[in-house]
Formats: sequence, C-alpha cells, structure tokens
Amino acid sequence: MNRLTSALIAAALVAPSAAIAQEVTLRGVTAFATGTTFSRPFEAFVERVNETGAGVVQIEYVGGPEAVPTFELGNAVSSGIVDIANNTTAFYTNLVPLGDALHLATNTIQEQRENGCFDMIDALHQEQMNVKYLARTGDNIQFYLYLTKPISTPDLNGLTIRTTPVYRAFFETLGATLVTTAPGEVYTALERGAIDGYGWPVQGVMDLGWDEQTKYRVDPGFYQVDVNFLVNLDAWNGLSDAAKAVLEEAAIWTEAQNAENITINASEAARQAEAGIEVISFDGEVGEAYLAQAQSAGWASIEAIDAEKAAALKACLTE
Ligand code: 173
Repeated sequence: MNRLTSALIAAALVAPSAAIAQEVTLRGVTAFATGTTFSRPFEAFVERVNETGAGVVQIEYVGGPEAVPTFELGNAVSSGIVDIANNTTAFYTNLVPLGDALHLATNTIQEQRENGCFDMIDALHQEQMNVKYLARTGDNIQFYLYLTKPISTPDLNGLTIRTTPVYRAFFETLGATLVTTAPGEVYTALERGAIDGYGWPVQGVMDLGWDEQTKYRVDPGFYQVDVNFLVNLDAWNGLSDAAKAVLEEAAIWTEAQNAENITINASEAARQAEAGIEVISFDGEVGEAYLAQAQSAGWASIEAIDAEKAAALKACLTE
C-alpha cells in the first residue's frame, strides 16, 4: 500500500459520512419556455439550490419544451429520464388524473401543508407517478378565457377554443368546440385563425406575443394556477438527508413568493389593457353563475374519476 492510499483510507475512516458523500447533480426540465412566467420560479429555485447546495446537491438546468415536449415531461420525470421537473397537473393527467383537482383549490399551498392536503397530494404523486411532490407555485393566479371575437353572454357555441384539461370541463358546458394544444402552439393557431380564443392565466399572455392576436379577456377569472416541482422518486430516495433538506428549504422559499402574485396580477392586467386587450366583464348574477359553473363542472369531472378521493381533496383544498 503506498503512502497516498493509506492516507486516503485513514481520512475516510475518521471523516463523518456526510463529508465524504458525493455531490449529486439532478437534471431539471421545465414544461414552459425558459424565461417565461411559469418557468421563472423554477429557474430561481435552481439558482438557489446551486448556491445553498454547493458540495451536496446541484441542479443542471437542461431547458424547456425544446428539450422534452410539454406533454411528455410527466413521463420523463416518472421514468427518471429527467430528475426534477417544473410541470402543471394539466400536462400529466395521463399519470395523475385526480391532479386536475389542484387548480380547483381556493386555499394556499401553505394551508395545504398545514391541513394535511400536501401529504395526500404527495402520496398520490408517489403512488401514481413515481415522483416526490416537492413544491407548488402559481397560488393566487387565476385563469381566464381570451377571445378574438366578442361575446355578450357566456355562450361559446360556434367558437373553437384552445384548451388543456384545466378548462376542458368548464368550456364544454359553455358549448365551445375544443382543441387541446401545448402553450407553444397557441400563437400559430391564433395567427392562422384555427382558434377563436384560448384559456390562460392572467399572467404570461405577453410572454409569447399572444396579445398581438388577442382582442378580449373575459372577466371574472376562475380557479388557481398550480405549477409544481416534481422529483423522480428513485432519485429522491437516493438522496442524502442533507440534499433533501437543501431541496425542501428551497421549495419553502419558492412557495413564500407565491404571495407576490397578487400585485403581479394587477400589473399584468394593466399591461394587457395597454396592449389593447379589452375586458368583457360578466358582473352580478351572470358573473356569479359563470363562476359557479366553473366550479361545478371542474369538481364533477374529478368526482367522475374517484368520488371518495375527490371528496377528500375537495375538503382540504377548499376549506
Ligand atoms: O393553459 C395551459 O396551458 C395550462 O393549463 C396552464 C397551466 C398552468 C399555468 C399556465 C398554463
């Protein structure tokens, strides 16, 4: 045994195991284009982990839909091709159909952590998708219907509307003809006149230039955005306690910033107005009925999947 080898063995024997644990690097992919509204919290999270996790855990930011197509990202993080994903439940309903309940929440992720809902959602993701549910962004951001043609009542008969599972049940009850697309295809669909409108949150319309093709936003907004950080369960289980702690601390740090969305919503609505997007507002009883229909259509589709689990989720997401 040479001197170097015996020195290394001696060092390993006295070193605490955490000190000799290797730094782990996770590959991260986002379902939304890099730099856009619903990717930015994940990008900030990656930066934070790479600072606080030096020597313990790092995230290699691989990219967005150009790296893994939007509707494929769920499968990729489930199988471990991707270690950590920034994704919304609407893009992986093939794996966690009940995930659609998350955007029907009326409380915050902080309240869901407090009342046990977080653990239920995490268990659902672990069992059905083989991922650890790490964090939720998007609280306080509502979804809207955007149009290229005016309507005077909440009746979408004769209109073709771009959807995802978020809006599907609700827009169906309003009579729309629906086309499902990833966000990356909305601009072209509008430009070609293939759609008369689309569902999207209040934030992010200007990110991809959709304002150029959008004439109206229909108020009020409904539901609440969920964009979640998911870690492949095998990768998660293989992490040291120290690495898990780095990721969980950064998750809580990210979720604390959800409160800022209330101010951002107002400035985004103002920017839409400046860009020439007019508001069609359903007020009073019509507005109330519109919102009630959004809720009842949304929950009916969750109940049709599993009535018992739907009831448990509804109790803790809307308490
Ligand atoms: O409209 C969508 O693509 C969608 O479902 C969604 C979900 C969360 C944030 C932004 C968009």
